Amino acid sequence: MERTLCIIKPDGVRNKVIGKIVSRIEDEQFTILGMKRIRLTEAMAQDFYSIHSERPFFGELVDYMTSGPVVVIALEHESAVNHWRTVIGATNPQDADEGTIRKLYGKDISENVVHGSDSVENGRLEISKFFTETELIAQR
Ligand code: IDP
Ligand code: MG
Repeated sequence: MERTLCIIKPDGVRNKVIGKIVSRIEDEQFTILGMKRIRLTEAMAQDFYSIHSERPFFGELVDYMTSGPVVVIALEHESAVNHWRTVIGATNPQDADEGTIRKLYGKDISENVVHGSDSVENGRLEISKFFTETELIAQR
């Protein structure tokens, strides 16, 4: 089974769509291995998005990700990475397919409601930043 990390970003928490997103996660047959509501520190956000540290939007991205609490969710599914990326839609909500989470609840390319890991390797790495192995509880 594959794993991926979902983050409900600060705008999603502010706009009260945690329930809608979790409901969608269940409808899409993911297993929730772990879930917590936390607030990222500046250092955590910088580390999480370190791949984008040279991009012009990096400062804005860190400010956004630390602007309020987030919900981190470790997901499991046969094809967790690709399936979650399909369900959330393109980075820019304007380009995202109808019915995707970013299309439904996202504002723009920066405030796009949710995160999804981009590879199996990054999924494991990102989950390990927020959860210990014993916090990840399989279905059976
Ligand atoms: P992804 O979240 O779809 O994987 P990435 O390119 O990895 O997209 O970018 C990470 C996050 O950085 C995006 O989800 C978005 O919040 C933010 N971001 C990406 N591109 C831009 C931009 O051009 N301006 C502002 N924020 C951006
Ligand atoms: Mg990415």
